Amino acid sequence: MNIGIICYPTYGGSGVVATELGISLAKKGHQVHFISYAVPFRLQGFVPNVYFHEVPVSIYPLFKYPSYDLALSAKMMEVAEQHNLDIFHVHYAIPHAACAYLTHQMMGNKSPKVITTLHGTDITLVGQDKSFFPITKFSIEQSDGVTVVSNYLKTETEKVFGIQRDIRVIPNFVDTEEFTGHTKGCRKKYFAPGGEKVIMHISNFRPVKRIPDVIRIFEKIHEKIPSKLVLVGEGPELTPGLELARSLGIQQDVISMGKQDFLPDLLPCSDLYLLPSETESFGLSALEAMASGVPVIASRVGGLPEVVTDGRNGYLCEIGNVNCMANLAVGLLSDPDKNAQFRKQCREDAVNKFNKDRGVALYEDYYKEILGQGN
Ligand code: GMT
Repeated sequence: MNIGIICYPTYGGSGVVATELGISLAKKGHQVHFISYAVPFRLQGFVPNVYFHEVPVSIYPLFKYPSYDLALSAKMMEVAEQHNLDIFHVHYAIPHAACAYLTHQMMGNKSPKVITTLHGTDITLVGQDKSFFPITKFSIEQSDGVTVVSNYLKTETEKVFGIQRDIRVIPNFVDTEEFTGHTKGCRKKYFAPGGEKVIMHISNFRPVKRIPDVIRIFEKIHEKIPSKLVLVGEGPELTPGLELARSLGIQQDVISMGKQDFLPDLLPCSDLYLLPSETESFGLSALEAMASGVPVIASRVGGLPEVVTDGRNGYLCEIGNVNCMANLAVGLLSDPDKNAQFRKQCREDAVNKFNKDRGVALYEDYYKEILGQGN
C-alpha cells in the first residue's frame, strides 16, 4: 500500500507512534510518505520506502498567522496525486483530520481513504475547547476510519463528542528490541556517583503532567532514600519545577537533561519512573519505561490502568496523592526482591501485550478493512 502519514514532528507521543508505525510499515514493503512541517524527530537516518514531504508555509504580510492548515491540505493533495496514495493516516485530530476532510473534498473519488487516530489531548483537552469542538466532532465523523489508543479514549470520545460510529481501539506499542533495558549505553554513575537510586520523568512539561507532584514525590523519597531525580524534556512547567526543587532544598539532586533522543539508553539508568498526570489517554513514556524493565508509579487516570498493572509492574494512586506515590516508591526501592520481580514483570508485560509487531499488524489489518480488502 501507498500510505501518507500526517503527524506532529515534535517530541510528543503522537508523533512517536506515527513515526514508529511508518518505519515498520516501510520495512514490511509499503511505501510510506510522511507529511509535516519538519522531519519527525524519531525518523533518523535512511529507511528504504520512507519519504518525507515538507509542508511549505508561506508568510504573506497580509496574514497575521501562517495558514498551516491550508498549506498542509494542499501538500496532502499533491503527494496523494504524485504517489497514488491509498491511505491518509492522520495522527491527532487537530488540525489533521479537518485538513484530510478538505483534501478529500478537493480530490473527490480520487481521494485516499482517511483514517484518523485520536491520541488523547485532541479529545480530552484541546478538542473540548469551544473553538475546536464542532470541527473536531465533524472531522472525526467524516473520516473513513477512526482509531484510539486506549479503551478509555474510546469511551471518552463517545461520551464527550457523542460519536456513534465505529471507533477501533489499537493500543500504542513499543519496539521491545530497541527498548530492552540494556545498560550498554547507561551511564548510571554519571547520574548517581554515590550509588543513589535514580528516579526518572520524561514529558513535554505541560500542566497536565503535574510537575509539582513529580518534585514533591521525589522530595519525600529523597528524605528516606539516597536518590536523584532525572527530568527529560522541556516545556512551560520545567523552570517552575526546578524553582520548587530549589525552595525545597533538593536542587542538588535534581538533574534536568532537556530534550533527549536516545531514551533506550537513558531509561535503563533509572530505578523508577514517575507519571502522576492529571490525564493520560495511554502514557507511552510509561510503556517505554516498562519495556526497559523500569517499574512505573502513576496516577490512576485515563488509559494508564490499561498499561500499568497496580502491584505487578508498578503502582497507581489517585491524582495528586503525593504521599501514596512516595510511600509506594520507597517500599519498592527498599525491597530488592520485590524490585527484581517488578522489573521482570514490567518487561514481560511490555513484550507480551504491547510489542510493536502486534500493534503494527493491527493497523495494517485496519487499513485493509477500510480499503475493503479485509478478509
Ligand atoms: O501530552 C503528551 O504526552 C503529548 C500527547 C501527544 O499528542 O503527543 O500525548 C498523547 O498521545 C500519546 C500517544 O498516543 C499518549 O501516550 C499520551 O497519553 C497522550 N497524552 C495525554 O493524553 C495527556
